[in-house]
Amino acid sequence: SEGLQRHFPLRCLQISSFANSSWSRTDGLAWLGELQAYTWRSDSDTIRFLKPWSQGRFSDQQWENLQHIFLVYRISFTRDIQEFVTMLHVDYPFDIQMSGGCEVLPGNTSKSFLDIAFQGTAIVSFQGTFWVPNPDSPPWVQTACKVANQDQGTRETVRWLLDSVCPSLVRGLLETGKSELEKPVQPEAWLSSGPTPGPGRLLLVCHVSGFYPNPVWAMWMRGEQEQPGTRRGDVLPQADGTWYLRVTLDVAAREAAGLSCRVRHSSLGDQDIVLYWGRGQAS
Ligand code: ELG
Repeated sequence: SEGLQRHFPLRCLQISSFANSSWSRTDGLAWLGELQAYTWRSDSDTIRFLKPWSQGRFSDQQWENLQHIFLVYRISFTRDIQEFVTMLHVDYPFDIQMSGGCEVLPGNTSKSFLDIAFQGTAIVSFQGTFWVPNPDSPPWVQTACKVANQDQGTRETVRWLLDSVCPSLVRGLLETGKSELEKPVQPEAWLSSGPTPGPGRLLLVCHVSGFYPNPVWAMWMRGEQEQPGTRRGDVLPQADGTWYLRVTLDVAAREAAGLSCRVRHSSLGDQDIVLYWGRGQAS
């Protein structure tokens, strides 16, 4: 279905650490939407499937070929970077991160991206058929791009991976992984009190755990009134692929009665979870 496809970009991440001229490692991982589907460890020659549907609709032979391309790439990349560093007088140690992938859009179209960061700062992106330095990158990055742009074979391979291989892989994965990608998982919620904010005050904590997919709405309420003092924590990933969130409210202890925490999530339909303060939890 077209509605499904929009929200599931394939994001391939590469993390390379260069300690000195003789030690480096490169690890890879890839996500389809919020679900991790692949890892590729530095010490392994093979990309590992983390889901039963990770192969998508590619044949064993297509995977063999793809894996070979990435194996050659990893060796070449490591060698190229070490050469750049010697040539351009960059200092060890450093990390290079790469983020590339695509999203399939309605109407048989797709959108792709490939960005490179050095020491955590974006420096280069691949645009059209060229490596392009970011406007505020140091001069050595511009030199590195000029050198890289001389390799037409690599530029064509990158374009082909982004425009052809990636979207066709994603189209297959949306079929093979459909049920898991689409299946919402209901959160559990519970209340507790946090460290006391001061004399006569309470920190009310509402925990929301185990939901998929990510967006969730949670608020402290008095009746139908949303409490504007509600503070939302970060949405944290859990090992099983679901998410965790806490929302807190700092109140005068005598005003805590009658407050409730309300949770809305796609898995709940319009049956919001509502938990009332003072019924059950130790305060
Ligand atoms: N090319 C071998 O990061 C991100 C996915 C890229 C996949 C590229 C696959 C192509 C490849 O492996 C390397 O090229 C030779 O062999 C090819 C066939 O296998 C072709 O015949 C090609 O013409 C031939 O030269 C090639 O060595 C490539 O340079 C590997 C690294 C690509 C890369 N470049 C890059 C890195 C570009 C701009 C900036 C940076 C980071 C700069 C940071 C400096 C500290």
